[in-house]
Amino acid sequence: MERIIMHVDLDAFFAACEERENTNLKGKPVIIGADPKGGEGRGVVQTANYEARKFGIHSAMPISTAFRLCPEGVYLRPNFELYEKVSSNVMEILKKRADKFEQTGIDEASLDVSSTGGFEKAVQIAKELKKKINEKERVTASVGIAPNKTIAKIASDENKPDGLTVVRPEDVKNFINPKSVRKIGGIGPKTEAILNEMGIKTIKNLASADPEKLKKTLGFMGEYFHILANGIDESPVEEYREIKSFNREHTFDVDTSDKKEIIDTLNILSTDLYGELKQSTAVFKTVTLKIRFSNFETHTRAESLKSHSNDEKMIKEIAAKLADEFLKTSRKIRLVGVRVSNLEFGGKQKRLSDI
Ligand code: TTP
Ligand code: MG
Repeated sequence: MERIIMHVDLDAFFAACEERENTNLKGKPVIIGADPKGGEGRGVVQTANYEARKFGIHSAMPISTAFRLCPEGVYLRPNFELYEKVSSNVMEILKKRADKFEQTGIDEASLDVSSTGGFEKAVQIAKELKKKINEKERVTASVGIAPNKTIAKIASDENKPDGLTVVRPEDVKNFINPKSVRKIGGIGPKTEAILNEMGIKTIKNLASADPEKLKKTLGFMGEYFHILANGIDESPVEEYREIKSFNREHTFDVDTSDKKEIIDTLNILSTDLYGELKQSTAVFKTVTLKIRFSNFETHTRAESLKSHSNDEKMIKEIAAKLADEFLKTSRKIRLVGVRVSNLEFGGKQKRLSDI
């Protein structure tokens, strides 16, 4: 049977959720991220709606730059609880129409829809799903349909927002060849720079590069990227992908060595993290602290418990303990972060006991 994969990615997701909650935002540039504080704010943009993107604002841009580009924009702090709720409702809609379903991010998923028997049918399903998501959850989705996961994801990004792009097997090469290597999942800015050094810019360049050379420079991933660039990706849609960690970070408005301010911030991050953990019925074993000094020197320290825990106090205690060695130095700190990992999900256990 011919493989047909659908990739769904919601448009300007965090901003779209805010717009659906507050119709006053319609038509205005909306930016989700750190507080811009009249242009003095630190931290970054998490996302911006398409109106805001017209000003050149994008994810990961310093919030101060965004404010300079568009001071009249609506700047909002993220409301993760809302985004997680909308996300899980959308995922429920998608799951029902897939032979196999894999959530690949808070606002994206891969669906194996091969059993529909053809690309025409798959397009029909995509249209229905887009309509349903829009009617029920009042956000828009962009969809890519292709013979494999890599191409489907690239296709979903092709006609955003509210896009639907179909790449049939015979069109794969023409579709991907002229695109930047960055379009391939796993190729970030560092790998891109290495490839550019080798004179490889487009997917076509990568597809015709010497795989041995790629392997020498990038290891086994080099070989893998070469295969993907040739339009080949046999990786299946995996029904269950474990969420590996939960993470929160904060950039201080002004670099600080004030122990109380740092510990208070770690406590707030831990409480926030605990909320997400509880909602997803997860328990953790490892707590990791991240500290970034003024000069961007960054350190992480981790501690693992003997058994799983869902204790909020434990996250706070371990984070504070791990921070101690950095606080002693009295050096100015720019950013702190807390991560919990080594997770187990209550849902999984519940299902077992149900049997
Ligand atoms: P994306 O799907 O990458 O972006 P998006 O949905 O905002 O916009 P697009 O229409 O281009 O798909 O990410 C989904 C959400 O993840 C996004 O709404 C906010 C969050 N996010 C961050 O917090 N930081 C980031 O750097 C990125 C890229 C996303
Ligand atoms: Mg998106």
